[in-house]
Amino acid sequence: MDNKPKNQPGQEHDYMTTNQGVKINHTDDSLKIGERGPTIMDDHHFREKMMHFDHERIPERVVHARGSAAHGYFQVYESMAPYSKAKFLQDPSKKTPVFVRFSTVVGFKGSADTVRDVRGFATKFYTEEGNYDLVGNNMPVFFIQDAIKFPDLVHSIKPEPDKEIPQAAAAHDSFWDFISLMPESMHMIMWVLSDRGVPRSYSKMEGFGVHTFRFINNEGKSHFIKLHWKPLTDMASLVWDEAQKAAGKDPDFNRRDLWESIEMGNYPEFELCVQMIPEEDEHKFAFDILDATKLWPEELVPLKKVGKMVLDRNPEDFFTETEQVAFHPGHLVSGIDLTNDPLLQGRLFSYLDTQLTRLGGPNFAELPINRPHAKVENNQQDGIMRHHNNHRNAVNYYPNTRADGKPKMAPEDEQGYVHYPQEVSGKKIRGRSEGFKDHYSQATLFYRSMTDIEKKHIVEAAWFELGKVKEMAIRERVVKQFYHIDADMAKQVAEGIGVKPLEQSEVDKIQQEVKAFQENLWSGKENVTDSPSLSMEKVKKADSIKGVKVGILAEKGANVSTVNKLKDWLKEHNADAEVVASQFGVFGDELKVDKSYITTASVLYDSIFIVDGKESIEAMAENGDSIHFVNECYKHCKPIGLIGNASEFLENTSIRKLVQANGEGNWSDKGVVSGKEASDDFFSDYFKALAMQRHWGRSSKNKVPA
Ligand code: HDE
Repeated sequence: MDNKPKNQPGQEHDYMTTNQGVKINHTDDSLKIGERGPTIMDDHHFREKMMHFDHERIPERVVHARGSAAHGYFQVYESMAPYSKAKFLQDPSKKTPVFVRFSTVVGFKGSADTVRDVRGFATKFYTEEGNYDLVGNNMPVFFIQDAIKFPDLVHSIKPEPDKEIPQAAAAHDSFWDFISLMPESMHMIMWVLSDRGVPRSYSKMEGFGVHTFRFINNEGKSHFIKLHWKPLTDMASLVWDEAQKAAGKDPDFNRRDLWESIEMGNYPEFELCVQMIPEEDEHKFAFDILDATKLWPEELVPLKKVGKMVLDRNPEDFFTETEQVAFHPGHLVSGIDLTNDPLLQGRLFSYLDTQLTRLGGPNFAELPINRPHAKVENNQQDGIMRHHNNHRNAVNYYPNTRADGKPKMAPEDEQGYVHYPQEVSGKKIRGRSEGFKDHYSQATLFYRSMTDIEKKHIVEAAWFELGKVKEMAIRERVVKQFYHIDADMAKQVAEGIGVKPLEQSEVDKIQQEVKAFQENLWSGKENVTDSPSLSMEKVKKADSIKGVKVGILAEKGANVSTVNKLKDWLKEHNADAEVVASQFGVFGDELKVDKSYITTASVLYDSIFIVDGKESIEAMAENGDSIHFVNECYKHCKPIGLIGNASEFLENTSIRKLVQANGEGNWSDKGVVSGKEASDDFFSDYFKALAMQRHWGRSSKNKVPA
């Protein structure tokens, strides 16, 4: 990929200037009295340059500080008029510009990408009738039910305040102490411990609006809705050992992947889908639709495809776009409205409030990235960094006659925003409805809907997280919570972290209590006990290798035509490769080495491919790095491609016996694909292995070091 920076506006000019536009003649020495004398105040260029530098940083976001973003567009498949009057949801020929920021939640701005965490997925739609923000996450539920607990949640998960440890990690006493006392978090905890917590790529994860919102149509009819983004490729995640190593080998792993795929023309694509429940069915289901710790199983409330989003342009400037963008769940357009979800209600305050500190005042909507494409007209004025001039001379109030009553109020049928006239009554209390007290049904649903390997990953993630907790009482309390979800899982977790599993009589008592509570609460309501759509493995189509990155191992004497064929083939399928060798330049002009072993790692690739060639294979056999690459790739259950005598190289690794050939080029492990040459047959098998992503059959083979 050509890495030369694009010519930005400003770089077209020949001369550097001060911020006042005065051409600069010299910027390498400050103005002094004599060559060895003091710098003097006259040096206005120095003072301006230094003043600006001194104030380059702004406060990072209190959560979601680390993010990466892209521009693109959104288009509906068909008019959504029966459900919503939002203009950007009407016309399939219309492209609405979007800006999407993906993020981790817990880490500071400079933290690593591949930590176990929730990912933010925030979309700003610049619609013709104003900005609409869908500020979502890659998990459909949340830790808490009421926004008033958010500061406690975030304090518990962020680094402990005395030592500021650990960075970007939930694996510490404070977080699990809090969680052990917050049963409402159990469903979300299952998601965080699952493979969803370590996405391979921002373009290979789902996004969710989480809360229940409303669609309102032209007749004023309301549907409760949940919004989802589905990637157009399969989802993909990292394995935990790989994620931790990638955090060191390339802390920008997800950010780089997003940037490079867009530069390559491999545009991330997502489908917007909606689940809808008519107003009158609000109480039909075995979950409270205002509770953000609950999802609506797709098997019960099917998804309707709304349209497609394509991210096709990288930002030009990280700060003025990715950093200064300000999202807010209350940025709504006519046709989309709120509900009484108490988590959502609290967010409506927080997102505006936080920008005052972060972006320095109330005029952040005027920053170019936040500016609506629709015309802005009102009587707001002044404030720090005000740019916008309403051009109304003396008239800055409403109602008025001196400006003919303008700007005037828009009637509802001209898309003036009117809140849904929901009837509300009740006593002023601090409390929650009964339905919110079912903390375990959907945690159980999630765990039991996983495949065996996904369940194993959840248990292992809990071993890691709780294994880092020092206080045994906290570990015990979390395990006890887990017994309310699934006794078998709880027992496995307990055994891995030195907690004594509960006696069967205690387990039975817990399970009976949970069951009795749930049955009593939800009797006669619609529910499911299995939801295959929650499992990334079960929904995998394995029909594409878009976005896959292969590490090609080769040394001097390797068959360059194999490399070229492979690269062309990958490109055809929107995938990518890097040639990895012991040294740069070993192939002279014949082939470019992209990475030396010292500058890369197997964890940064989705597959390793070994090129044929006698001399090359012999050199690799002498190189511990090559051997480690293959062992590690195998250990992480990723495909390995071998051409010609490359198979012989396996003799040197720890995996030879594990993939014993039972016939020529026919390994017992379908993820190890070999061919005499880079033929169509080979590529067809390799495609299948890559599209499967992981070959989990290996994960029990623990003998391989890595
Ligand atoms: Fe946020 N959240 N959040 N959040 N959130 C912020 O706003 C907050 C929640 C989400 O890329 C902050 O501008 C409260 C759920 C994303 O710029 C802050 C509560 C969901 C982003 C804030 C929540 C999210 C944020 C920090 C509990 C998924 C990054 C900086 C009631 C639906 C947006 C900022 C970006 C950012 C508050 C819970 C998603 C402090 C009080 C649930 C994707 O305002």
